[in-house]
Amino acid sequence: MTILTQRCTPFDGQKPGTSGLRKKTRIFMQPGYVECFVQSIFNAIGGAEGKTLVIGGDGRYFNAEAIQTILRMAAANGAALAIVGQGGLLSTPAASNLIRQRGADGGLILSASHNPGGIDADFGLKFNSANGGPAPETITNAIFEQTKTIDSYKTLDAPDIDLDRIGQTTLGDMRVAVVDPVTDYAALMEELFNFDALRALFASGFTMKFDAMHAVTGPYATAILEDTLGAPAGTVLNGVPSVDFGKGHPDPNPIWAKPLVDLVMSDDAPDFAAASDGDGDRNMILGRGIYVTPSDSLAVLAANAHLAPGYARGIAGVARSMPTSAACDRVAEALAVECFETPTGWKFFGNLLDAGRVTLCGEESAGTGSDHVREKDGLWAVLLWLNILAVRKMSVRDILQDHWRTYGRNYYSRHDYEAVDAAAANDLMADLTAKLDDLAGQSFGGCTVIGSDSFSYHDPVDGSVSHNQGLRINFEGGGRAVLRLSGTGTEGATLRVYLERYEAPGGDLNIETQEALREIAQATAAISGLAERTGRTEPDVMT
Ligand code: G16
Repeated sequence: MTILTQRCTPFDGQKPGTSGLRKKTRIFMQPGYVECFVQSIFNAIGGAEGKTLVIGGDGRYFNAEAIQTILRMAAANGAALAIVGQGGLLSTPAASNLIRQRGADGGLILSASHNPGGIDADFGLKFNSANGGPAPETITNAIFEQTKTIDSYKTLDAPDIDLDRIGQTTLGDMRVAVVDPVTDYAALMEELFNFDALRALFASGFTMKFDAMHAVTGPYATAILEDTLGAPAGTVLNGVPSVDFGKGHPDPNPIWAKPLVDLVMSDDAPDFAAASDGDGDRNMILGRGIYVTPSDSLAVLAANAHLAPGYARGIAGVARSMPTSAACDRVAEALAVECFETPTGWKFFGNLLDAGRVTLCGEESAGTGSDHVREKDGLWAVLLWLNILAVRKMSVRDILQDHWRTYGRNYYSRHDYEAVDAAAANDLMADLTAKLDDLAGQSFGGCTVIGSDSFSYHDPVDGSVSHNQGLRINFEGGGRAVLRLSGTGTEGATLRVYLERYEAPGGDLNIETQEALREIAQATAAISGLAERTGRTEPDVMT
């Protein structure tokens, strides 16, 4: 097989966002597009020579073709070993685990996560480092710099290899190991959780539904929940991955996983329900008649993690992204452990996890995880919830009520305005930034601003600083609004408005969420000129 050096010209806009490069699938399918980005990755990490790389994706449209391209390029760039999930499939947390367990130098994960899949939908590609986590900004910036000047890439003159058969093969001088995507991950889950207690839970008649949303978690959930823990067949819904996620939007939130939410609100509700996203790193948690916000879920998991064997010694600390509610901060305070506030993006948790400063982390965007891998992990969150339910023998609703009575409740909601005109969204943010210093003391409806700023993060481990990570407006009485533009959208701009209000224990803990946040939402709209600038009066998604 011949190594070919192909000339190429740089593509505009290959700048990794919140989580790698996400674009419309047809953009990725342009001749040379994947190649330029992948060669830029290899160049930015000092070459692929002699390296071991984990490669896999969520199975969406173009996954299979892109993996073959990447394998040929890895071989041509001198990689020693590629570890690939069977059929090209790996959930993002399973890929992170494989990188760590096999001592790989990094991995390429193909996914646009919760975004829809298909030729007219979205595709994505990101590089994870040797710690198993998304590359930090120093590397993503270096990749972007490479994409601007790339003029050639290396590939191999070789046919596709069979990724459906588990075992070892070679591509040029590179070894390729095709592995079962589930085995190592399932073994890790068994180390962390009390599988006997979970088997007993299901044997007692406990009912659950897990919506895999036609995405990559289906095989993992079926193997663990049904085949290993004895949950009845049919516990896993939509468990066969498809290239377009059954034409759905694999985002586990009350809008896109509405049938599951409707089920838990009905008379036929199971005791527990959950969903995960396209690549298996997000989760949604539901109980009979109740939706658990991701921020509350993180707080409940932090308060109860010690009930699972993997966390029996307690947690070192907890981290949350800045827009996530402060519910977990109160738990950290009670546990007397450190609590960190990072920018949006799992990559910012990596240093804290590597340094042993935190054990659990989470984000409002339906992500929770721990130091077991360096990605958020949907099924892990589900299993930790199950372990807590098995030990506490309480319903999800009662656990949540008990939590609020102990720590108070952070009413919380995120309002998304999708596919907004990008110029209008940028103007809104620029103008709001310009007036941040003057807002304090002004009242909007019943809400008085006590302070506002643009969030900068100072990484306590490596000293790096990340600016412009969201605009914060704090109101008298503990209310807060955060505005930022999504770094994962592929169409126009997505404006995210995060709303929060704290109610102390003993206060009214059962107000309908949107009602509880109405005044803050109205004040935020008035301050930002949201309706006039975006032309929208209602958000597209409320989580
Ligand atoms: C990604 C990141 C998360 C982030 C989320 C939303 O999740 O990994 O850290 O919170 O996007 O980011 P944004 O608000 O910029 O759209 P995923 O599940 O899409 O990989």
